[in-house]
Amino acid sequence: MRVTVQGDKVVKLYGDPDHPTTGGALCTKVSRYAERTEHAERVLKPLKRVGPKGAGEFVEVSWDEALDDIAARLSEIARRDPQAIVPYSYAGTMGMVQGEGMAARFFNKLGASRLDRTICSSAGGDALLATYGGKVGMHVEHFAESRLIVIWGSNSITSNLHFWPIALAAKRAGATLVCIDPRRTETAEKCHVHLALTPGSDGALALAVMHELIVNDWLDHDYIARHVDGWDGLRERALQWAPERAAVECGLAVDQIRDFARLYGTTKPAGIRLNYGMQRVRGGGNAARLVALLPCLTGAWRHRAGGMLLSASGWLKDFRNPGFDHPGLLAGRDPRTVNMVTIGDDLQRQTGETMPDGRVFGPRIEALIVYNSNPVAVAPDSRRVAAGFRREDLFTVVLEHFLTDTADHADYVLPATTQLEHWDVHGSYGHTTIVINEPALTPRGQSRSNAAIFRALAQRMGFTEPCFRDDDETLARQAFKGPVSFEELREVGWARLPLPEAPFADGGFPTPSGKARCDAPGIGLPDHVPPYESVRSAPELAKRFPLAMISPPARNFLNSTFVNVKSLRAIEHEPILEIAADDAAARGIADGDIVRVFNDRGDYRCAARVSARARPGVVHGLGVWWRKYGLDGTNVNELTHQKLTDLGRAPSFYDCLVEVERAQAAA
Ligand SMILES: Nc1nc2c(c(=O)[nH]1)N[C@H]1C(S)=C(S)[C@@H](COP(=O)(O)OP(=O)(O)OC[C@H]3O[C@@H](n4cnc5c(=O)[nH]c(N)nc54)[C@H](O)[C@@H]3O)O[C@H]1N2
Ligand SMILES: Nc1nc2c(c(=O)[nH]1)N[C@H]1C(S)=C(S)[C@@H](COP(=O)(O)OP(=O)(O)OC[C@H]3O[C@@H](n4cnc5c(=O)[nH]c(N)nc54)[C@H](O)[C@@H]3O)O[C@H]1N2
Ligand SMILES: [Mo]
Repeated sequence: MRVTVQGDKVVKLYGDPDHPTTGGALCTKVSRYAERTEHAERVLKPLKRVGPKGAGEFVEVSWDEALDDIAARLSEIARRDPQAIVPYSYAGTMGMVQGEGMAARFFNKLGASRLDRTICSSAGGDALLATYGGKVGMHVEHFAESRLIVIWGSNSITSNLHFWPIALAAKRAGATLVCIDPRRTETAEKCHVHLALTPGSDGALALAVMHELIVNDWLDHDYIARHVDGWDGLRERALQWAPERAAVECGLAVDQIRDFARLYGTTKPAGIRLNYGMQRVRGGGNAARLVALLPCLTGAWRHRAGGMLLSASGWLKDFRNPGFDHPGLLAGRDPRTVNMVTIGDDLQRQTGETMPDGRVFGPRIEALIVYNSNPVAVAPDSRRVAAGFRREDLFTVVLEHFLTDTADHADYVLPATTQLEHWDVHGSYGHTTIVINEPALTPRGQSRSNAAIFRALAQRMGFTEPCFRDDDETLARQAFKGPVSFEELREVGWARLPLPEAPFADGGFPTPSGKARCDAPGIGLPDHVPPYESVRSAPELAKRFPLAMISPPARNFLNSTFVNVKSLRAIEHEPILEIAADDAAARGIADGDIVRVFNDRGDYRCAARVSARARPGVVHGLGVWWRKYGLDGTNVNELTHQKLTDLGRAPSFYDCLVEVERAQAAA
């Protein structure tokens, strides 16, 4: 992102035309980043709660007063047990400097609980570790040369806009595009083939593709023999998955599966753009493992335009500074880990409680420090999450730009800078360059960067180690070690990681043996793992809640970020539920009606959109609205649950049964 500034005001904000992935374009929402930064409702001074918890009533206080009081409260809790203090952070910024860096040093020194940062990608991430030994994949730009592109569990035009021009270039050159997604997205519409399978059935589909690869002998036997471990066992399993069996599981026609398998087995080079939409179900990890094995079976990796890309973030490993977070500050302590997905339940747990998995919880959570995240809106089972945040005996500090649903529940809100105002260094999971973020504007109001806030808190807490004095520019210098110097990075803005063109053309996966693994240590062979909640896997529950609900992102929001930017909210208009015509008619629902979407966890009211985007039996509650902008102060996460995926301890947002009925208009 490039900005032109005059007199400390942005006059132009645009994509870097030279950057290989951005290519001069920003997505709709980020192109409004200046509007967001200069937003009239931005928090510009520290705020202290005066009203009841969750009411969002605050008074302005000085930084000194806020920091002194926060340090006193945290010190008092830490004297009893620092693990009662929990950091909560995720995707607000994924920069190395304003992400963890100074924050991690602070929490390491304190001995606070660790956070398992699982809310997005860890099921798929662990699947890649199991299969390839790392989060590694194709270079995104090489998809332009693929003859077949399979967009699997991803809405590129919405969530991965910079992939789309690459896919279009391939399409223009004659490639076939396939989209595998329960929803008829804007991306699915523009592909040649759309497989609208039921949520959580991807593992069955991948096994049936393997079945066809075997029986038609579309396998690359030489590649398998040299570069794949454990195929014999998986081969046996895949032979039990004829397309007829998978068709029932996936809600697809047998021929759709057979035709897709033929296309995949016979078109070279074939690239799979897997994404995170398909791993947000109980069996998401196993399904991602199965998909990741497909290019190993056909030898697609031999060509640079063949293989798969889910995440390329593992390539960064060699360029991150491993000492950046100063793990030595833990001084031998091994604090407990809290999973960010189960914060709803965990806020209610008592000291020493035995958890469902048999582990002992440790101390009750007494303080939460939230930065780069809006858990009251984005975490599953949000009625429970909000109830936890309303606990009178919980001390909550939120570093934010705005009074989000989470900030409304804070004891202190601390004003943070935006990307236009601070230093950072960014990796990526979709491309293979690193990027520098230089401040373009002076910090608005009294806002401070996350790193500056943790630095100031460290000083109040009496942390005297020199690493707590590193300023933001120094942190940006320390965060990475190559491929270029800090000065070179500043000059160009970004740098390509030096990686092989076709990384696994001759094997060399980052596993100990260098082979891709069907059979992974400790977890065995992948299999189709049915959803927790689906008509087939939970027929009793489905009698009361017969519709599967997925909640992928609305195009003009970034998770819950940008929901308060008026020009973007105006495009999205209001929270909606897409429903197929037959499902709507059976319930007497017309387009535009206010509906009640419900299950045993909660109620969510929004407008129905009767839409051909929805297949029968599946509804789409597009996310992630701020609760306070929704009817009755709820959003779609009122309905999702805290159960974890098979791998990666991740949320299963898209594994959720609901019922829908017409409701009265909002009061
Ligand atoms: N505009 C916009 N862009 C974003 C985001 C945003 O909120 N808004 N979020 C960013 C973030 S944090 C992330 S992690 C990425 C996520 O981006 P992606 O990984 O591409 O994932 P999603 O867009 O969440 O979901 C992709 C698609 O998966 C489909 N899907 C749901 N369940 C299943 C299933 O069981 N199987 C299959 N095959 N498909 C399924 C959904 O219908 C959706 O169209 O996007 C990033 N980009
Ligand atoms: N139902 C449902 N729920 C979902 C998803 C879904 O698809 N469906 N998607 C999930 C996914 S993929 C993800 S990644 C999570 C994301 O959940 P979060 O990580 O909570 O991401 P956001 O909702 O974007 O909220 C980020 C917050 O950080 C703030 N922020 C941005 N930059 C900074 C900064 O520099 N400093 C500070 N202090 N704050 C900053 C923003 O103002 C914003 O309020 O949500 C998950 N929740
Ligand atoms: Mo995410």
